[in-house]
Amino acid sequence: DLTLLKSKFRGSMLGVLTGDCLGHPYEGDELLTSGMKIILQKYFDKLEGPPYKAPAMQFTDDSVMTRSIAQSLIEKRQLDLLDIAKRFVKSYYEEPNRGYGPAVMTVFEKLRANRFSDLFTPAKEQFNGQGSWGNGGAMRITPIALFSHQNIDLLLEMTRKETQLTHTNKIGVDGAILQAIAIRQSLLLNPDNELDVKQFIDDLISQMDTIEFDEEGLGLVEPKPYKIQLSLVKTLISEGEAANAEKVVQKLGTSVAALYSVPTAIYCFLRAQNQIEGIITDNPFRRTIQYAISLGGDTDTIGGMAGALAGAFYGDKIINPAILKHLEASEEFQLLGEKLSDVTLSQ
Ligand code: R7I
Ligand code: MG
Ligand code: MG
Ligand code: MG
Repeated sequence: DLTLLKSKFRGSMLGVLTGDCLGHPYEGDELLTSGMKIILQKYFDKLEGPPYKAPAMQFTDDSVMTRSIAQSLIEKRQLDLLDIAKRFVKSYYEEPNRGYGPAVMTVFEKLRANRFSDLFTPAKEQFNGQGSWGNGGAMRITPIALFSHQNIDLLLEMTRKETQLTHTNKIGVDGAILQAIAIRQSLLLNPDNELDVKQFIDDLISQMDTIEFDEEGLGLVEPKPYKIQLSLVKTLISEGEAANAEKVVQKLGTSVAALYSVPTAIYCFLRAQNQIEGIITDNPFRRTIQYAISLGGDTDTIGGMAGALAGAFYGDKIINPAILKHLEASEEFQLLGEKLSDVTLSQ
């Protein structure tokens, strides 16, 4: 169904933007207190209510970099790393105060200094050569997951290469891969059928089992950290409402580390398939993002990644247009989703 698929492309792009814009005022906060959760509930109610004039909610680096990748794929119709790197650097220097990760800015400075003659060394040099394990690769991967969803090998290859422009630590790369695979799975499911949550997690676990392999071939038993986190996701989901927010944050984390934010975002999306105490809405897209924000920590990024999954599953019709009206660049992101679907489907 082409109409549905196109709606899912737009929904996923808008999901990143919505989670980012609504989440970033809370970025760095602790798990929200019950009082703050009530304020958050009222704030979402107000956004969905009758139109009112207010400054647009601003997006951050998550959306800026997502936009760069989408624009590049639309224009080049393939992965063009030089073009993406140039767009990252250009938009960083145009608007350096969009909340970028503190270390990744060094990569942009070095790319500009070497005039893009060496695309990968700056990222490799991060953190004394071990590379960043931040969630910056995962937060921006949506357009690549959408573009390559028909071919999982292409998805893995594109995700690896593009992430390594800024993040070369295996944890950083595998986090982007996990998010990309989860977006693909959401995209391929029919939202008219109840989501088989257990199957969704099992599919991710079996993918990560092969991805988190013993790279050096030393025969070491690798810890497979994402597989471990995903099994925690599965346990928490099976506990239903008994898994309270404190426990979720304690087990899964809400930090800028990819390992402690990508599985969290997946959990938020899956948990929001059902009602959640204190979040009063019939809309599972809103529920996903509101729940992600309520956990505190890296709220713009976890909200955006969870939003990307919800949007890829339900399509953009699920998103209340009144919310979109309050977001900076929602029309632009809708159009990027639309154009990206055209390019992808004409391949
Ligand atoms: O990953 P990155 O792009 O940051 C994304 C986050 C999101 O929350 C955005 O919304 C934005 O706010 O930033 O940027 P990096 O600077 O590469 O990584 C983020 C942070 O993770 C770093 O600044 C470090 O604090 C931490 N970090 C590490 N710390 C020690 N050793 C990442 N890798 C390492 C490491 O190897
Ligand atoms: Mg951000
Ligand atoms: Mg930040
Ligand atoms: Mg963030």
